[in-house]
Amino acid sequence: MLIGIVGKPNVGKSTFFKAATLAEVGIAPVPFTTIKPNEGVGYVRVQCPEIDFKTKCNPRQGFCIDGQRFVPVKLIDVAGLVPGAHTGKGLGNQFLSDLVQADLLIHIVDASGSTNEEGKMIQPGTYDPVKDVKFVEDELDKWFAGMLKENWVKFVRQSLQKDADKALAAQFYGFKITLDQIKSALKNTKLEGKKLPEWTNEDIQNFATMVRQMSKPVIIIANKIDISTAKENIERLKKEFPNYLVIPCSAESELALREAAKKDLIKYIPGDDKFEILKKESLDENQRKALDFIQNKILKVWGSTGVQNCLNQAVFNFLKYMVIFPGGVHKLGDSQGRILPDAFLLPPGSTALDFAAKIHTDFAKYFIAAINVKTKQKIGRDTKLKDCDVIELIAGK
Ligand SMILES: Nc1nc2c(ncn2[C@@H]2O[C@H](COP(=O)(O)OP(=O)(O)OP(=O)(O)O)[C@@H](O)[C@H]2O)c(=O)[nH]1
Ligand SMILES: [Mg+2]
Repeated sequence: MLIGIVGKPNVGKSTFFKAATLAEVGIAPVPFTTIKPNEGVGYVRVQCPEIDFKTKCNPRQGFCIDGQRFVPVKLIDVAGLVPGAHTGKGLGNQFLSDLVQADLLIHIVDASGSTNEEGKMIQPGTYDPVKDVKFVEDELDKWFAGMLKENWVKFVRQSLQKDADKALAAQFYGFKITLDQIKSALKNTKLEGKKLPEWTNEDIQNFATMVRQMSKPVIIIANKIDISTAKENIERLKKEFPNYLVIPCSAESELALREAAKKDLIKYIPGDDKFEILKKESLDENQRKALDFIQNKILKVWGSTGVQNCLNQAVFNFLKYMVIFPGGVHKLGDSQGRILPDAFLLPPGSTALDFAAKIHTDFAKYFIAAINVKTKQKIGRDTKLKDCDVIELIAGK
């Protein structure tokens, strides 16, 4: 699972990335602070089965606080896109190739309207973030079309003997695009019967847009809700884009909370609507004011800072993935005594056999049965798993 973070310069992509990963990355109020991509690990939050089993887990990766388990997902933060990036404006769009493996894109917009088209700081409320949703997607679609247009004549010549769908799938090799998606895209754009040499520029663009939408769906993060002009813009974003998930967010507030929690100044479980001050005497006046602001103006008003909500919504509600824990009916620990040490993210529809294959090819090869550890019921290879299942695998040999 890889989630890409895209958007115009200076909207808070790296701040969001840093808040989610606590990696040391550059953040500054000037466009193009990020040039090379930042890769790191963020987390999705689920209720840990340690609660069902009245035990305490020891995650090998990620962490668990008060029964809330944080399961790793990879994130990548790239440079900012500007209108005309496909013609080389700004840093161009070549760097988008770092996103080919992404399952989903988080598009961060500055909902407060305080960054202009090129990402320069301006008076809050004077730029319309609705425009950003349109141009960024347009640039993404042009990037996909570019993959086809670059060598179109040669590609068509070499593809004459092949099936069009297979040739097109090969052209997007490495983009995490399936042949089924290519077939659906051809159908949806009514190009399935049209021979490749007859495709117009418009056909290529329509097809590329469809493939992009299928393979790199976008959710919108309306960042900078700590600035008062954001509220009205968020209403408009939701109205303009009723089919999109629009998530209000203050990446800066989440970063402040996570950094304070790391220093043990506060207790904060990412995604919560509250935190607890642990060392009041260690906080200076500014820190106290900032925490007060976050509690009253962000958490109380919006329910959370939005960062954790975004990752959870992306992985569970949008991509419909599930977390599966390996375990045993008689033993929840591994050979080193770590309880529920692992958690795996699996795509929707995954079966007991898919889970076995994810753990080890031998488990899938010699699969005999599986047991749902919570219910202690035996399940077959084709049984579909559910989010937060704990599964014991029984394999032969
Ligand atoms: N008020 C407010 N400012 C924020 C928030 N998130 C980020 N910022 C500020 O916005 C500016 C840009 O943040 P970055 O994270 O560097 O933005 P970016 O999108 O990565 O920018 P580029 O790398 O230049 O494309 C910095 O001054 C941040 O402190 C937020 O939630 N609220
Ligand atoms: Mg950046």
